[in-house]
Amino acid sequence: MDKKPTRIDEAYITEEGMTDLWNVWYNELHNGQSGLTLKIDRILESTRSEFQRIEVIENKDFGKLLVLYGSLMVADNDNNAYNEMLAHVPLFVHPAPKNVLIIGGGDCGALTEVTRHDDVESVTMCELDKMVVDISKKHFPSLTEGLKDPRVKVVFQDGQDFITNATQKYDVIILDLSDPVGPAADLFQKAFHQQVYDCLADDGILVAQSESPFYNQRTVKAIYKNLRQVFPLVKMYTCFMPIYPSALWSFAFCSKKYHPVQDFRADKYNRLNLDTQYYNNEVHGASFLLPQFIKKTIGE
Ligand code: SPD
Repeated sequence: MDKKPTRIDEAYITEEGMTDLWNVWYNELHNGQSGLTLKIDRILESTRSEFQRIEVIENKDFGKLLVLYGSLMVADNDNNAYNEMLAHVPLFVHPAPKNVLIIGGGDCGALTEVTRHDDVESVTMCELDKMVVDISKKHFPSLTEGLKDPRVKVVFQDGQDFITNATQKYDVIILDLSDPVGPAADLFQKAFHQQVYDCLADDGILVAQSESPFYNQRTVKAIYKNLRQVFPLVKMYTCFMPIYPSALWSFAFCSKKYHPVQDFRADKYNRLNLDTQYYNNEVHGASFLLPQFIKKTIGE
């Protein structure tokens, strides 16, 4: 074979009948001008659900990677930072996080981190796309471990419909959303943030993924403007996630009462002694320290 394939549609079948993916690459462009490139060793799933395209690919550095609508969500070797920071930051601040709600989060990584907290009595995950959960169970068993926990309830429903019809209040709500395009777009709007606020207990905490402060500045600015009109306290924190645009990812900590750093519960942190890969008590505080360009973006 003289000519090696350079695109996935040029991959060819070898004499042994194997698809030769010697030179097939996953490219994800951010704003159409720059992005991330990964060599694909294997394509394990390539399908379409009622809501989106779903792919699972494999790469030597990252292991298996889940791709939704052409955007990387999680990888075997790059998920801890995001999931641990989404779950542990609010759960080591709220003094009694009995009832937790996760909107989105179909790979179940954040859910699994939440189940490591023994003071959580119930965790409800509302995910739109059942196929994302099914594919995650098949390919990411360590992320979906939490599904076995008897405190967990999974609902397959649109997040907005769920919140609109919710009859109970939650202590902590986590918005583990994909990007503000397609099915999740409305869940980044002020109207939804207000509904989430109303669904939180009087001392409740919302944590929401809030995109890349480098690539998505307009979106980030709008998210924080909306959230500040709804919550009395809104703070950004960040983590390092190499598979996400710019590898610098942000989260919004929105609270009715507790401060994310001053109210950190060192006693519970020491008692649980979690075996984590990214989160620790020092990272908890340090993640709220922001570079100047981000402060300018969100008006701090
Ligand atoms: N562009 C990727 C943004 C992904 C943010 N959320 C991921 C959800 C994974 N549970």
